[in-house]
Amino acid sequence: DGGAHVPALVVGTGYGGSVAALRLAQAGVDVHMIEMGMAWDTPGPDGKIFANTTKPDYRSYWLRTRTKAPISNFLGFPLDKDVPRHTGILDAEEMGGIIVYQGRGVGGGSLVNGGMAVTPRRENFAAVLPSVDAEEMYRTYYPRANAGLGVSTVDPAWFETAECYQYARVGRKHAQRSGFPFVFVPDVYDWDYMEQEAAGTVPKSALAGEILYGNNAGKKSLQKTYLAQAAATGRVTVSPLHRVTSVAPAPAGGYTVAMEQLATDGAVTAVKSVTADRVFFAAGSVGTSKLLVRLKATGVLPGLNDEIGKGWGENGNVMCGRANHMWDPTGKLQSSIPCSGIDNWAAGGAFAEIAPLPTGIETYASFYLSITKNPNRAQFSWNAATGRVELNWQTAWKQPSVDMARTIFDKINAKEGTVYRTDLFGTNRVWGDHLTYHPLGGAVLNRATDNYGRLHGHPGLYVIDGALIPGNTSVNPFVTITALAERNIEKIIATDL
Ligand code: FAE
Repeated sequence: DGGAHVPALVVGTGYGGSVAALRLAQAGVDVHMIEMGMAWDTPGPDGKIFANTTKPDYRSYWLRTRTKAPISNFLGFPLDKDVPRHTGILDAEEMGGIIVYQGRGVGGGSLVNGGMAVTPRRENFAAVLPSVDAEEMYRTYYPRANAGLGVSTVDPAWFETAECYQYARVGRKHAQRSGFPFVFVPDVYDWDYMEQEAAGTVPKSALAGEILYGNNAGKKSLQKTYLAQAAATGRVTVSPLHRVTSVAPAPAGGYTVAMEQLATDGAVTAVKSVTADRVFFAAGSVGTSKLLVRLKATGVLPGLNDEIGKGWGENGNVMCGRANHMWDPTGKLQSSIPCSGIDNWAAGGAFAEIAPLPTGIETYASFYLSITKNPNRAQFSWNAATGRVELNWQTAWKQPSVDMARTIFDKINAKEGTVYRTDLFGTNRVWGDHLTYHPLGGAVLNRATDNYGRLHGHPGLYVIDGALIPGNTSVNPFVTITALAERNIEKIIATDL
């Protein structure tokens, strides 16, 4: 506060930020992490830290007065409801033509995500990160990331009989009957814990439908992996409920980082600043892009180049549901943690995760989140009149994603004699094409930064999160974000410190 000085400051506590903090601390550097969301370490009145997906409350949304659930309707009924405005865990950020879902709190997206921890197929890597040596990534950094995150796969024998994966076995049957490859998908959930949930010997989390608003047990979020290790070094401090607003060159060298302290109703209760020798932008694709675009446009960081704000993609996310016949029930007990998918990337440009619909009742529905090879990219820009950063993504740009997802589901529907659900995203709407869970890009590696995330024009400033990845990872992104951060921080520690 006012005059304080830190060697390294990290903006955000998601995957990129957690990797940076741990590795810097292990190299002997003191690190201060600034996080706009809450610490998520204190139980609420119900004794639990996180709210259940089926009962959103004040903990569930970032400063909204009404929920904005990704699946907004069911059988003709709208599901959203009023909630008190609070610095809750899930941000449904409306950016023009798309709603970008993001985690808010110490742990970033790891607090709210499905934990699906997927390494891209090696033959697809050159399209994901063209300037990065694939050999090095697959030999060193993907294995390091998978180990650090605690990634493993469901026991295939248990999968065959588990009641909670009936929906995934139905998904497999339909995929295979239409000739599509079915794959198990690794996750950071503790599978032993899930087996104990099924046996009734521990408190239920995945089997109680917990996911979107946090998991109270079982999921190895960053709080339990990288951030726990970082805290154990004794060199890392974290300031939750602090939002970075500016990073400016300091007269005596280094950078002045300005921030606002927030109350849980979103009110600003204090304005503070520190100086840092090095600043790591890890506020997520949208958070980092918004900061950098504004700081460049307002002349605070004039050395940033014209690639800032460009190359943003939504990983081709599109959702859909199918209505099964009565002889294909998907189960009233569904694990909220997906464990499998349909890989039609090479032939159709789509990788579909077989997702749960944990409503607690039999729905006869199959639900999917597809990741597709959507080529469209958007750009962030500064609107001086409104004082806001805008994104020019248009809803119609999802059409390639819908077409690619249809290469899988039109065929399955034809084979099974089934139809799409039209009740999940409104009335008479098949496609969930209004959202993404996987924002990527905006400060792309080797364009806005050098090939290791060093921002051009301002030595000591780095990008180390999903903003580096040019819009698509061909699978769920956080393992790639983590592995790239491992690669870059190793180089930065070796050469810059
Ligand atoms: P991220 O984890 O978003 O962390 C950024 C942090 O910075 C956040 O905690 C912000 O609150 C904080 N922040 C932002 N702005 C500021 C500021 N100005 N000052 C201070 N702090 C700030 O970034 N990915 C998978 O691989 N598998 C999945 O199963 C999966 N499921 C998902 C499900 C949902 C519902 C969602 C929303 C995402 C899912 N993802 C999944 C995506 C994944 O969580 C996401 O790619 C990563 O979290 C991005 O990591 P970053 O480090 O880039």
